[in-house]
Amino acid sequence: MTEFAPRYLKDYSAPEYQINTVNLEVALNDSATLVTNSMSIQRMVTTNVPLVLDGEHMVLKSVAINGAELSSDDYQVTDSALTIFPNAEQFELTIITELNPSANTALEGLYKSGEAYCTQCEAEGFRRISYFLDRPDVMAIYTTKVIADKSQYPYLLANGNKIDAGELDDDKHFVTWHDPFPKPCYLFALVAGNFDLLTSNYTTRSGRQVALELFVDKGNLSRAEHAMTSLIKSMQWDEQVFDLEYDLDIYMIVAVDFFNMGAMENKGLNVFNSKYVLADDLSATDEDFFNIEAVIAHEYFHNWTGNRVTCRDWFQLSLKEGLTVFRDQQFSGDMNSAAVTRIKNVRTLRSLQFAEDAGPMAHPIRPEKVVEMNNFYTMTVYEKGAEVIRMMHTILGKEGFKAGIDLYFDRHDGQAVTCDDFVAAMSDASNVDLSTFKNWYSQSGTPSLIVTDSFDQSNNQYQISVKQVHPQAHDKQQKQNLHIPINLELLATEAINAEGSTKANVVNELLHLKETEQTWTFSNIDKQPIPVLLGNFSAPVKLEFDYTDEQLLAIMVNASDAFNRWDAGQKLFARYIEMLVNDEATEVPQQVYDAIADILNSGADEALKAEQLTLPSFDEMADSLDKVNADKLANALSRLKINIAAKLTDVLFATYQQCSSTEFAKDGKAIGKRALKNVCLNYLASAKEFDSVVIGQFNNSNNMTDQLAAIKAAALNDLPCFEQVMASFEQQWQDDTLVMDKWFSVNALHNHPDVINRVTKLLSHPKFSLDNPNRARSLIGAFAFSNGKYFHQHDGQGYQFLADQIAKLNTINPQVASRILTPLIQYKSFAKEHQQQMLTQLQRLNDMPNLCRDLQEKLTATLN
Ligand code: 7MK
Ligand code: ZN
Repeated sequence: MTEFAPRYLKDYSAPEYQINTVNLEVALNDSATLVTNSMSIQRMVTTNVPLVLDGEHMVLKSVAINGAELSSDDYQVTDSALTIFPNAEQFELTIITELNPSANTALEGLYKSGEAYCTQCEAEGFRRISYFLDRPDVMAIYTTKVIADKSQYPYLLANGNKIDAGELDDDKHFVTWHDPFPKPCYLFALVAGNFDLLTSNYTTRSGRQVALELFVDKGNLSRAEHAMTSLIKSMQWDEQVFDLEYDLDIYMIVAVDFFNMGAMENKGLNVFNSKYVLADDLSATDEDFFNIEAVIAHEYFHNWTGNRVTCRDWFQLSLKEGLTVFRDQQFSGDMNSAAVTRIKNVRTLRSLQFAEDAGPMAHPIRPEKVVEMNNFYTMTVYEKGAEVIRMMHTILGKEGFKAGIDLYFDRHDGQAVTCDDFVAAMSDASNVDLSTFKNWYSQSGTPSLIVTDSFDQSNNQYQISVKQVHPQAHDKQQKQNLHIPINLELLATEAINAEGSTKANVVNELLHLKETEQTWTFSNIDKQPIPVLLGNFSAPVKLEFDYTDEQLLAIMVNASDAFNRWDAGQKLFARYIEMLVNDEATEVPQQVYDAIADILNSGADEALKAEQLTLPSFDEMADSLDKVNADKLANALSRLKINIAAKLTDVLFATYQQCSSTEFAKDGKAIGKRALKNVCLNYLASAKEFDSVVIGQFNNSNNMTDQLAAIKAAALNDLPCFEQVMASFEQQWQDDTLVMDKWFSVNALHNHPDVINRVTKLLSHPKFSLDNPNRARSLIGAFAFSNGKYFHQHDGQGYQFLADQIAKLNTINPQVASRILTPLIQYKSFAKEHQQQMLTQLQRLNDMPNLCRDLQEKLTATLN
């Protein structure tokens, strides 16, 4: 078997040739698309060296230098490269290649999504379109002429501004586009199809008129409004918060059904997974609306953080992704509840990124070694990367951070740069030493903070000591100290039980932990305070401090920071779940139930209450437990849920009813009420008597949030109505692709011993296809990622089911195969009885012939 060779950050060297302009002509055809690529190329080194261009999955038709065609003796071509031997410093290279877009199921390069042609080039897809220096530090000006049948493909799109269009023979037509901004080839895009078009316009702060065009499949126009509104909000926000304006005369977004990821920021021509564009009240949930706004913003923000300033090499991916995720998180916080948005971000980080960072694919946010770049679009690079940017924001303060960003754009607009360049701008602009901080870029693993405190009544001094501990990770990396910003609040204890006490904090400070261990002393403290740490989750770390239940209950009520209040509740829940797992707790103390009732009866906003009532997820718990027995964990989670529901039925039902309304509204208040109502429903549905309430909600709902919540409650609690509501939902939505994805997912969540049979049967459902990534993820992904209990069932059938599907996806779509492998590679976190079964499947996959590079990298890391 071929071992694919890794590439290393340390081996970076500047390109020997630059490509200054690219003239593309793409004559579209399902099985034989012809691409003529004329490049003006310049040698950057003094000696004459061969030019090695990347290229794969194409047929080379011809090569010409300065118009003279080369004979095949004058170049070398392999299945991954074309080498030519130019003898001039500057020359024009013309390459013709032939592609087969209709056979492209990997969805990289040029492919067909339904009836439309589209492209995906990040990270290394351009090399499937033409031979090129496919690396982000080669930046060129592109002119693209697209040719296709006129009636089938009335819209022909590419990056930049339209400069020419016309009719051709045989009912064909062409459009030529020019993008004046030099860009790396990963930002190239081309789309051809027949769409419905939603247009709008935007005038930037400095007066530039921008045409906004949103292309969707025929018949979906009524679902495009929210995406357009989100785009306009994003443009306004970036001007207001970052002083960043859009820079072309047109901004296009195309929604396609076949897409490996969420969306792509191609210059002036974003391509989106339709699930992050299309929404209306009946078919999309509140969460869908939130996510669309966030992804539209993310891609728009890339225009500066990614496109105007791009990455020198792919090891620097977090330069654009961490920063852009931070920007979209801030935007979402401003558009919605900041506290709830932050809590959602932290949940994602803890349940997915922490696990990744503890597993065999652990890597720093700036990886040092990559086999397949597509494997590094990770929770670590994105979410932990965003946390690292956020910590700089915390350390430098809002103004210092903004000064750093300004300097970064002053220095690097139009360049391909590194994470070091970013940190240097941040540090230089604010005069803050970030040398210890920079270790966050090179160190993997989630640090722990071990906290101890003491109080000296005689001199009213309080001391707190924090020690940073770094786990020994899979990559055997030497660990260094990090600069960890810790928001600290000291809660005065006398306030704890005081009825109606409001502000109980005595100290609010940002601590900078840089040494292995540091101690801080506070004077004039009357009584032993409770330390409340990591306000707003100021660092992506785990906290170890021996809180009593009473202290956590006090924090839940009195901490000034909403994240801290929520987190204290989560800690309390986690504590009892863990005891249930270890068979230590038979009874959850009454005061915990009282605290939940107090939350429900308090005046806090409903969206926050919904988060406070949501138990830690299976994944979050798995990360904090050692050698998880999945059955015990799933049972502990459901026992706690059942106990809470039984003890608090009345208040849960009262809240459920108060939050129900017949009028549908979409403001923050209404969304919060729906969230809380549906959290209550899921508790209540753990008792079979509530079957009829679930049916009632299903039948009467006038929006997807409530309708989906009803079938989910039926699935998660295995209610008698489950089959009935699922059949009725399917009947109603069978022709709606995005809603059917939800239906497939809920099938996979069924909390029933027969669920593997169910999902196996659904593989032959007429609407199921492994070729569509959304569909594959909705059924297989939902089962493996979100049905912990049965994915990990003891006979290993869950693992086998997943491995069977991955084996098929290995040839169909390596990226999707590799992503859904994640739940299997974390086998070491699970108990012995699971491990062996997981290993059997991992081994089986590893033994497959023709293993794709994506899977091979992960399997090798896991099994070695
Ligand atoms: C988000 C890359 C693209 C994973 C999460 C995204 C991708 C993968 C969107 C694709 C993105 N540049 O904008 O980051
Ligand atoms: Zn991105």
